[in-house]
Amino acid sequence: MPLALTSIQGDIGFITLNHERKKNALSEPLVCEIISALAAFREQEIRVAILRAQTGSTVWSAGHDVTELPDSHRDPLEWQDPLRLLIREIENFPAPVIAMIEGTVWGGACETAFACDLIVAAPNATFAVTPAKLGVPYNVSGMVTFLNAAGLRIIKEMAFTAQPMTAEQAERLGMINYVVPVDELETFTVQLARKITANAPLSISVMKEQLRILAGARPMSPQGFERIQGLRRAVYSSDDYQEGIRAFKEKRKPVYKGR
Ligand code: KFV
Repeated sequence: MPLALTSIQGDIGFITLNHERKKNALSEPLVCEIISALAAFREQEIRVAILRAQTGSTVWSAGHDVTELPDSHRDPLEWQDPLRLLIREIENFPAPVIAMIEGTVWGGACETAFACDLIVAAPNATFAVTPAKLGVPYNVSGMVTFLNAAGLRIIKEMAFTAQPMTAEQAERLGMINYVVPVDELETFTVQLARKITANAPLSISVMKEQLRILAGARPMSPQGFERIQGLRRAVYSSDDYQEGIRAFKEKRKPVYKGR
């Protein structure tokens, strides 16, 4: 069974996450299917892609597949990590990608939603930035995705507490575009997509690319980058990182010691 289903309505393409048993955790096979779907949409000159879960989902996506994270001593979010590939594919897709969200959104899935160009959510949607729950040192470009989604203080609260934020609160803070009743979610999202497809695709595509480059333009010295990488390395080589991953697999609460 495909882990991601695709369908097309005119020039709007849908990608539906379809791994309910694993709560749409972003495993390498699922990410590969999403990336293939986006590649096919490029060929078909799709003008808006909508990334969604199945109707009625309580979890939009549980985030990175934790069982695929390295146990220790390796960067869990290195350049070729499936989550990193997915984020870049969404950002580089030449037309807008709308995240249509029903249910809870966790960790890497939260970054995936924020990497989308627009977000429309049902009232039951929540958003959680979870690295600190698992002891993961998030990567630099991933932090930029979060930083571009909301004010610094809000992102700090989300990252430090790892607590889910409601759709209503996320809308109030400008992190998502709309909250709409669940039974209107699809119609509303398609109407929004149609407003985009009525306009000039080349103009939209170049504005998306400009905004990607501008939003990612963060001055950082080589020394600053190396410092961050060194700090991250100490975290993914720590006992706490191993404990976080182990505790998830053993379905228990982690006990962190700060080393
Ligand atoms: N990775 C791998 N497997 C996962 C998973 C994940 N992120 N989330 C859920 N699963 C598996 C889970 O182990 C179980 O497998 C099945 O999906 C159903 O989950 O073989 P099993 O035991 O059947 P349940 O039973 O936990 O479902 P439910 O009780 O409905 O709870 C749903 C939910 C989403 C609240 C719970 O599964 C959960 O807390 N999942 C983890 C959410 C999370 O912390 N995600 C962050 C992942 S780390 C990440 O994205 C990054 C990069 N980061 O830095 O934080």
